[in-house]
Amino acid sequence: MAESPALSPASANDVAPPDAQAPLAVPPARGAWSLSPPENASATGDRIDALLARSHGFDLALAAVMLGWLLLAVVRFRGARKVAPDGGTRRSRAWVLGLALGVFGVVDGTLFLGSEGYLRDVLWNFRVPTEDPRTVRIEINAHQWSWEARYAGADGAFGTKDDVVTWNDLRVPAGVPVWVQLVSTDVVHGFSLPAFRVKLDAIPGRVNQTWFQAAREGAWEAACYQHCGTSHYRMRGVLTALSPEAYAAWLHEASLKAVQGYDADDTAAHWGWVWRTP
Ligand SMILES: [Cu+2]
Repeated sequence: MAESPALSPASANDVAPPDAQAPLAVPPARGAWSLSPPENASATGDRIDALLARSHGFDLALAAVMLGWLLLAVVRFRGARKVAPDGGTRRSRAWVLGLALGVFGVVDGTLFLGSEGYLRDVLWNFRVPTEDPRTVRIEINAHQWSWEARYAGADGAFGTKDDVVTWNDLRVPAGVPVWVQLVSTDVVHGFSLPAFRVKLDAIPGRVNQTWFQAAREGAWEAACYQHCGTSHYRMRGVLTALSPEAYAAWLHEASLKAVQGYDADDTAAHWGWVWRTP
């Protein structure tokens, strides 16, 4: 990474209006004309990419077989005499049925067996990294049209004076699991970290959770993937992965500032929940 981000963000605990628009510091890696997924910055994102590549390869092979079959039939029977369909013979019907069942078994069987391990391991695996003591916990509150994030300060507990709150500015240490719990204050939003292959619905009245791990230091986009109102397009933030030391220094400083700026009467600032463990 060329330059390391400043350690004292102006945004920490500065109360910004919910629709505050932070300038997006992440330049797009490539234009819109690309079929490849965005850069992978996640420690496990390659598994999603591999699954996508495999599915696409499978789809391509399937399309090639079907188109080839079609082409062959057109060429082979181009000059054939027109006949009225008669439903075929017993033998031909058995052939068609057998072929259909065979194709179904091979195609769907391969898909099922090929993805079963993946489904169990990744898609149906809602385990969060509770056992790792380094795990960073972040509560995220979606607004029309901003991301508000809350970090437990030095005391490790949410809902206390030293909580650090940022707007459209997520900071995490690289190489460490990050456990996110997510809600929304108004409508359904979609929390998305494209470079981390993370997508999670933010739903009012419900805490959803996910986790990811940054493979290296850097800055990437945090976006809303669900149309959530007129300014949906502005709902963007930056996720910055710092070295664990820089992250700890930032959190320490921001936490001290939070204690100084704490206002017991500012009820809007006191959202958050007791961290939910599974
Ligand atoms: Cu949104």
